[in-house]
Amino acid sequence: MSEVFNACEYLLDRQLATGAGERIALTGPAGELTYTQLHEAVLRAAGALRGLGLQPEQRVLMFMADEPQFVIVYLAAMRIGAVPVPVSTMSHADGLADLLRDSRARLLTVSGPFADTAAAALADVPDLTAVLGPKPQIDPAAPLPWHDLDALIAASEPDPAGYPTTEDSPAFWLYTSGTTGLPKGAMHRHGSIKVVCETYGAQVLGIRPDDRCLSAAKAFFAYGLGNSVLFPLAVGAASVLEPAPSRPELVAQRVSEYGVTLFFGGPTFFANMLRAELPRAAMAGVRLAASAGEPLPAALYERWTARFGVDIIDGIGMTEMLHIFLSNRAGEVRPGTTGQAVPGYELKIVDDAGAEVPVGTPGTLLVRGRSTATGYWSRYDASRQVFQGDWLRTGDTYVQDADGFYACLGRTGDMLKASGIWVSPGEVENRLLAHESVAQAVVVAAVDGDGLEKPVAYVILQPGRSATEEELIEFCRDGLPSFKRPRKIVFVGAYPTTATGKVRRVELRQLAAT
Ligand code: 3SK
Repeated sequence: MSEVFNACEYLLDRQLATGAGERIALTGPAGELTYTQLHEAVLRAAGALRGLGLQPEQRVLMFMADEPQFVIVYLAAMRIGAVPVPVSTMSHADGLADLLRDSRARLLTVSGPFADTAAAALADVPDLTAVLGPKPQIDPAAPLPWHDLDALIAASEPDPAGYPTTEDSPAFWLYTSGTTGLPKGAMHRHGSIKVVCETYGAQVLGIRPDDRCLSAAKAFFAYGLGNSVLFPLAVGAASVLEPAPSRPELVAQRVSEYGVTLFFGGPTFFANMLRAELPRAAMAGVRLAASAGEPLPAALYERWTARFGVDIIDGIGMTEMLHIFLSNRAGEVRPGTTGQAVPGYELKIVDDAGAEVPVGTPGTLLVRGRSTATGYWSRYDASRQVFQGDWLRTGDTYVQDADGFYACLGRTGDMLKASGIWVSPGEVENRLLAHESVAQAVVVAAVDGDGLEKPVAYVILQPGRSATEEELIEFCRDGLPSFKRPRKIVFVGAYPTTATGKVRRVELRQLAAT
């Protein structure tokens, strides 16, 4: 019989046992809770969820903003052996209904701004028994009981009885979207939470009890969940939760208001911070920034660190791995690379036949480590393609240099062939970013009149700057082998993005083909 291990107890009860109960666990505009207060709220919420009939292994879908209630529901559900499923708050009613049906969630928890979308999503979700959150303005599409979450938690007796989960018990799911088809629910174990806290959290971030964390990536996303919930709670640090959408000015305000020391973003957010022309002091007090989601171009790293005087460690994670498994280290950053394997993870780069390639040769990156999801819920074929024995196929093309640093050349499907030679979009994007007028650049393949693939660049200019298409193409011709230069530049104001803020390259490719 395996030993009892519960991720909620791992994250919370240890803080009380070590006398950290009076420390701030959660803070921000939606309220502040000490570890003792958070613990009590979680026990009450556990009682409330049980009282509504939620059983171990049943799902509770969370359509919630970054606020204390998010953390309370997430921890309380795991405590009683149920499975919280945070989902993107950018989902529309149809998408939310798909997730409710796919997960067969019994309960849905909702934050205020999303109540109307939730209400519109309730038709034809037969497994759902109740909704918890503020009442919607519109009539719900089904007559389900709708409970006020805060009132329910306050009225419940604390329920201290945890469910005897083990490290391998199902803990929570996170949906991951591909370019086609329904999102897939990656199923994570209780033990995976401990793994990511003890590897990336402790050994790469070096998170400490006196840290205050703020993540531009929201907690429904695996990256944000680690940054805003798992890593801070595991060491008794404080998490600054911002319910509103992340905007550079707002983030800068929160950084100074709440004394943030660890800041988490992604390349697009870092670029937006530069474009917002925030003062250098905007990041005062931040000891380290982390980036993930997409590779951080070297030119953007240089500009951001020069402007704000804070280092950024770029890393890559996957929803299926729960968090970051390859990352730069503070003080040893190699710009333009994703660094080296996080302790606890092994990496290999393979060719199309699955054979490991030598250093310097590009191929598909595979990873293995103890935080890998157990598979996708109800998706046998998709699981078999991605979870290959104890290796996970990332779908990213990477190359390792002689010093052991890994550089991302793009999603395996994003690489393009120009003049018969593989071109990494990242290399062309990096060159464009070196031009003083370019704020952001995304390069995709477009088929020319002869049916051949050629690079096309979608460029966002720096505010108040100008550049012509010819000038930028010439600039690339000067700094790159000529066949890699974009043949066309399209100036845009913004990019289409996924729910997690990644650029939808597939859409730009379709646009370039028209
Ligand atoms: O996209 C990433 O790099 C990432 C990082 C941490 C956790 C999850 C993801 C997808």
